[in-house]
Amino acid sequence: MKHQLKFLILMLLPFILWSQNSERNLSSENWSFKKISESKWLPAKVPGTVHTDLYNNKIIPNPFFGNNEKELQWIENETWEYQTSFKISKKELNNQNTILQFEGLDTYADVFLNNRKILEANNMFRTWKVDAKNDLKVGKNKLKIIFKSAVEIGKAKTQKLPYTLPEKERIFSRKAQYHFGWDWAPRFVTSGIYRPIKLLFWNNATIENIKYDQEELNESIAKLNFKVTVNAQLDGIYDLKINEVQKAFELKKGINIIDFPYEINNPKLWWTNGLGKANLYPFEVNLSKNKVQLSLKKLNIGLRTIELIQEKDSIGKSFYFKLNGKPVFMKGANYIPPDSFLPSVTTSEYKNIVQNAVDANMNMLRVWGGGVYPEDVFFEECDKNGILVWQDFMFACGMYPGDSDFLDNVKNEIVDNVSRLQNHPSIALWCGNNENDEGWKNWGWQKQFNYSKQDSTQIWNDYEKLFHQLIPKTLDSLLSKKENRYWPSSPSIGWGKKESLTQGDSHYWGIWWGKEPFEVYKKKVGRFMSEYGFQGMPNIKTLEKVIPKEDLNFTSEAFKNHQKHPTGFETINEYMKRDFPIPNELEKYNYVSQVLQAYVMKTAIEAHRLAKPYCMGSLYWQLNDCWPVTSWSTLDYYGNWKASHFQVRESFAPILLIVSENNNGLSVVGTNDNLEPQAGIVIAKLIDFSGNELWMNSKECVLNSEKNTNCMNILFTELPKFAKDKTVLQLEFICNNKKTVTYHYFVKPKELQLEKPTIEIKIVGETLIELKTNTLAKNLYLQADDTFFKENYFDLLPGVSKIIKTDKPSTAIKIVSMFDLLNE
Ligand code: BMA
Repeated sequence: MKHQLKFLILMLLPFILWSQNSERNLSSENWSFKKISESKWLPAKVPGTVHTDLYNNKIIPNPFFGNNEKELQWIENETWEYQTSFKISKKELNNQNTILQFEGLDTYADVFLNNRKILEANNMFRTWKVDAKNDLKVGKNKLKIIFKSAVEIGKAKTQKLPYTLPEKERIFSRKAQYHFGWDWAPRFVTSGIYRPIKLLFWNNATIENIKYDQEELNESIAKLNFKVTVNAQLDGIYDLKINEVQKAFELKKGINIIDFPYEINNPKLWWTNGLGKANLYPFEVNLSKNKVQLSLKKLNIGLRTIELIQEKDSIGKSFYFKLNGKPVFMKGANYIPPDSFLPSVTTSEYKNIVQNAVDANMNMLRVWGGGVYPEDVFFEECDKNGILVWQDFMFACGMYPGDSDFLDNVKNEIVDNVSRLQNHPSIALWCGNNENDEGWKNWGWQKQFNYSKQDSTQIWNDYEKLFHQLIPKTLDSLLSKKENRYWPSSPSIGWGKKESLTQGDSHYWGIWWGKEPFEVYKKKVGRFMSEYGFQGMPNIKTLEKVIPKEDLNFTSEAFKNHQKHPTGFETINEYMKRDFPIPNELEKYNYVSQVLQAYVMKTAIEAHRLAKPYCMGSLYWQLNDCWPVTSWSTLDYYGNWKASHFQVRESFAPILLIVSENNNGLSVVGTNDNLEPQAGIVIAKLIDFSGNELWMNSKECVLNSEKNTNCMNILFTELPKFAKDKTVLQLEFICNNKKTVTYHYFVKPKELQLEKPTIEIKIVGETLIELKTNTLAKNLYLQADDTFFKENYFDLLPGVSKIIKTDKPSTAIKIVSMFDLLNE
């Protein structure tokens, strides 16, 4: 008996001594950095970037300020060193396994642990794991990372090819492509430890990865199969518990993949914003042995099916998503990294960006391929809020190499990122790249770079290897058939080609790049509009933060630097001239540029929704900014809503009345994105700008959900005589006591005969104001220091009292409306 007890204790000893796995984040250690050729070490922040560290040490001025970008280009050519020393305890070293995990090294990083090189990293998007057990010692340990210049390495690689690939050195590095500058981004080819470095300690066994397949899903049951990858130190019997279900498994030393079925009765489905709740089921996956917990992982699962439907039809081929068997019109925007220096973005900033998408009635965001695979928090917020994600792989607007080193590197990048992200219910689509295919076929690179036939064949073969073979094959190995939705390139066909409007997804840039009148949006509607857009200036305060007062004019270098499109202001001006007055004063110009952008967005979104179900998606370019700049974004760098974001919220509302004018009159079409038809009443009123009702009509109308409903036709002959420049048609749809209001004007904004409005503002609650006017106040803009008005840039008619919520009490409210511009 005594012997038996001894034996048992001996057997259990490893599990008593080394129990649960643990981790330690090395970000909290003291880090320092320097240029390699210098001797003085300076304090550094981890995660961080070279640029922000230089700035924090007052070596460089604020990179976003004035024209500083130009002066800071030297940084990209240098080699930078980071180091820290950290203590390891005896207990830590006693762990059976110690892994050093680098979650984001930007980009060419040689890592030394206690002076021995343990890693040569060359891909910002990968997670690097190094077995560090034998290199660590009790007491002080030194970790040093040398970052070589991505620009220098890229340039050296350009020399090795017999031809020049668009876009020069940028495409050789697996590094965020927007760091090299974009038509909305400054060029800051930074480097550094941009995501945490962790020490992972584990004993006996650890859960390395969890995936699940949704094998069956209906109203009564969800059948899941978890695939849990466990790395075991020794052969033996282990217990795996998923929520309340526990099972024993015999594991072999090394990697084991455990199948674990799990059922949920009467499952609640995951729905997108606007269609229902984004129900999530929390799961805890627990690995233990002899009742000692070894490893624990948590995940939230959303039960849903997503299908990308591409079926031939009389016009071309459909392109739409079905969620839980229902076709869903996708409304949203393209998302770019929210900062040039990614570690500066806080968790709450990520949350706000997603919340702003939710608030604007979106249900999809496209993560554009020139940035990074976003942080976990971004996807967690999309999961919680019912926002689907169209996830590009990180390739944009260029042609990429096809050598085996490059392809291997990309393969590992895909494995790392798909493994990290695949369990998020929000993931709708994996897309190979942004505009590489379109660029190759339509942007004249062959001529520009003078390619021989042989060069062209080689470059295109390399494209096919990467986007038609390597990536889809890797996805096949990682994803179940049901979750494997891959689309090689967005758009599939360039906007100059007519097929781009009959099949696939489409980027329509005839407006803006092609300078076509924006009414053309009505004709150029594709099956799924994944990009289109128009620039608007950021909030004036945003500009004031980064441009010195004396430079706040269109001619200063500092000002010009905060517009990255080659003909940016010229293009804005040209469009503004067509429809709006052009103010001389900057603040007013800023206001009109925003109203213009909103006006263009309204036209585009309405055209896309009017074409439902031919068109089943409208994702505009672009949601957010990475620095303070004039761009296509509807949220500026500091998260301020431009006029366009208010407009987008209105135009993406689940129910929308769309008015189209023809020679004989007007038609009023109702579009309804709910799952059920909506019965209501349409009330149309012709009102002059002083508030007199000239005509009215009303009609009951049931809005279908799968296709649009023509609710009312108004012939000009039924209307009394009215002055087109002094009258507005107000349309309301009243359904379940909810009112949707739309205004239709008969002439361009610059032709409107506006009177000076007298606007009465009353504070009616701590965060409530009431507004009234005596004559139409067009695009009324409310401004008060740091106050967010939940509605803004709206039209206010006499006779209407509008109550507006603010996020904080506000007193000194400034008001601008279109009248102020027309009568400068
Ligand atoms: C789109 C994007 C970006 C670009 C934008 C505006 O096509 O893919 O490359 O910033 O156009 O020009």
